[in-house]
Amino acid sequence: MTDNPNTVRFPEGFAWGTATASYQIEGAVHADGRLPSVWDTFAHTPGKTRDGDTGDVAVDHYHRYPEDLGLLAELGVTHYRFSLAWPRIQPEGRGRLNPGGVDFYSRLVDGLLEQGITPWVTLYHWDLPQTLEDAGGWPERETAERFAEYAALIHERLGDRVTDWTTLNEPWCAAFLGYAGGIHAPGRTEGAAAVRAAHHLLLGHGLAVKALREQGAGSLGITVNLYPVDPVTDGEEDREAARRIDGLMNRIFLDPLLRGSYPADVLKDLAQVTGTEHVREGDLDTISTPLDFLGVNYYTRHVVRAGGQGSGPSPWVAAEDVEFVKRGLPVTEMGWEIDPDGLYETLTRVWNEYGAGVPLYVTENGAAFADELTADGRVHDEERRAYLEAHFAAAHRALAEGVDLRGYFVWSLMDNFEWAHGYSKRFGLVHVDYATQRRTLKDSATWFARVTRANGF
Ligand code: IFM
Repeated sequence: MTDNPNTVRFPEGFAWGTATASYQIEGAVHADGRLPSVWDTFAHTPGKTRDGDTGDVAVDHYHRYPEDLGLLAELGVTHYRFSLAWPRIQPEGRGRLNPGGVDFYSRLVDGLLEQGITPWVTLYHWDLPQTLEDAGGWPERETAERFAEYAALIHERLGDRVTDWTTLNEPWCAAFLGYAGGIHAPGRTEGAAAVRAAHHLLLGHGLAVKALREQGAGSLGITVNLYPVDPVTDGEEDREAARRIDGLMNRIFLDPLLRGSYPADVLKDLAQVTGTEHVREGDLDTISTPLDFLGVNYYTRHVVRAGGQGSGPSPWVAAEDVEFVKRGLPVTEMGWEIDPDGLYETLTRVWNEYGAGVPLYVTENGAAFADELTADGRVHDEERRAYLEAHFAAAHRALAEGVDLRGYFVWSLMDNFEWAHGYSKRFGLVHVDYATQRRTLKDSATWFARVTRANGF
């Protein structure tokens, strides 16, 4: 893989891509029959997002996608990861599909294929149709069933051209930020509901995988966001805090998906808020239906200590007292410590502890920085370039140690709506002037375009 010690080369056929999500980029929230998602409702609720920002317009990708396809071509990517807006395709989350929504994604897929770019579809990146939330949302089992139905219907329409399908993006965020922390849509703060939501998200994933397999789908997987979790000291209490957070963040998803069971210690921790009545016989077999790949999103590491105060709603159900500690490393605009070794550790951990031959993809990694468009008309984002280089090198180290890593998607193609942070955090390789919607390749994009073409750096 590496012929010269100063160069890093990835295996032939390695997938290089960028990633986006529907509500973060599309805008056009009323176009062609789309109905509100939980994110429309949440963002329009005063006080929920920074400066009251919403995805109403976002970066207007719905109308500007031909220009955005041009950006992808400039970047030289082999793959493009994007999500389908369920409320565009099936506006009320049930019943027949909406032709306007299906047509949009059909045109997008055709445009990608014309350019030789492989479409990598995520079926759910958090924009639940509001009608399904009104009926109880992910804490209700029926939502999992509706999700599988939607997945099968849209696969019937796009499956002739799309082979790579990811069911969910980051179920941890959908369940725990959305139903316990209240920081994400739908903004509920009910620990027990969050635990049920996590199970029904996993169940929806498993039911969708089964349904798509029956239709002869190509390659099927899921994306989880994983973090190494370290105790701040070697003391027993801090190690116990790290065990609890690792359980709630990583193992609560990895174990059911790849081992067909929930970790016993996590169930014991959660017993103080909920039992397991919502887990029916057969669910774990469905959830652990074999995958073709596992998508890993990586941003930083968690370092924790026991004995915090734990005030207000928290996504850390039954671990509200655990305190998150900063080590003084450089941080991104999100306040996340930059820790490329954590990516290496995450990939090798999943491979060694759960591997069982399931190929891995980094489906998201990237950073927000305070980018500025300078007088020369460029964005000199050396910090982002260095961040990416260090993380690509960490992924390459994992590869060199035998991890079957097949591809890497940078978050994100372009600046966009960063959820509760609104437009204040810029993650893009491409800068977007939100007033004019003008797109400008940042310096990191120019560098990334060389990486994709050389398959290394
Ligand atoms: O913007 C998000 C994305 O939607 C999911 N993963 C993390 C990104 C950065 O916060």
